[in-house]
Amino acid sequence: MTSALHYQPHDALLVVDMQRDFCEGGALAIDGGSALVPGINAEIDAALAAGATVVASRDWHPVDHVSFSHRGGPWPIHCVQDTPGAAFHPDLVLPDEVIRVSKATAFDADAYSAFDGTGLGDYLRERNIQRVVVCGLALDVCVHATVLEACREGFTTLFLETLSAAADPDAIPRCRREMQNAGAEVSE
Ligand code: VGL
Ligand code: ZN
Repeated sequence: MTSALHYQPHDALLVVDMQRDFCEGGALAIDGGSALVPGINAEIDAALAAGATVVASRDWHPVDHVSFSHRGGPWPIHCVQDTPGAAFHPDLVLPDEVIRVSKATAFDADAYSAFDGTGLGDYLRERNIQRVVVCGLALDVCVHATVLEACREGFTTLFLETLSAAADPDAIPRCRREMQNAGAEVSE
């Protein structure tokens, strides 16, 4: 697989939550999750080769996180820190220069966007990043939130829909519309 994009040094590729628990066999499995891996690996390759920044976020919850259903939250137990389900997908190739970002690590709050509580916006600005390219899981949850926040943070934002999969596929048209309304470009 090859990337169709021409990355520049002022670009950042954000790979959102490509973790075992969000892929087939995981605790919060999303249909089509694993199938994204070869294409995302190709994007990571192309971005690094062009001198762009690559960021991989992970959902990284404490045991008893507030988003889990036994605490009244909307989700089954998933992506608990240091458990196998929280690991990046085993076939995802993350060279050393990829920046790892952990999110939703506080007990009492969920954080869907890779920018939320991580300092990622300031980090990207320090590196003079102008455009962010977003893909990964889940399209309708953390990818959606990350794209909207990238727009709010003032980055030119491109969403790679073919390299993303939704927990609820019925939500895709709404998510796409909201991203476009926020100023993002959607690449299908
Ligand atoms: C996510 C549900 C719960 C995601 C995280 O990464 O999209 N979804 N926590
Ligand atoms: Zn979560």
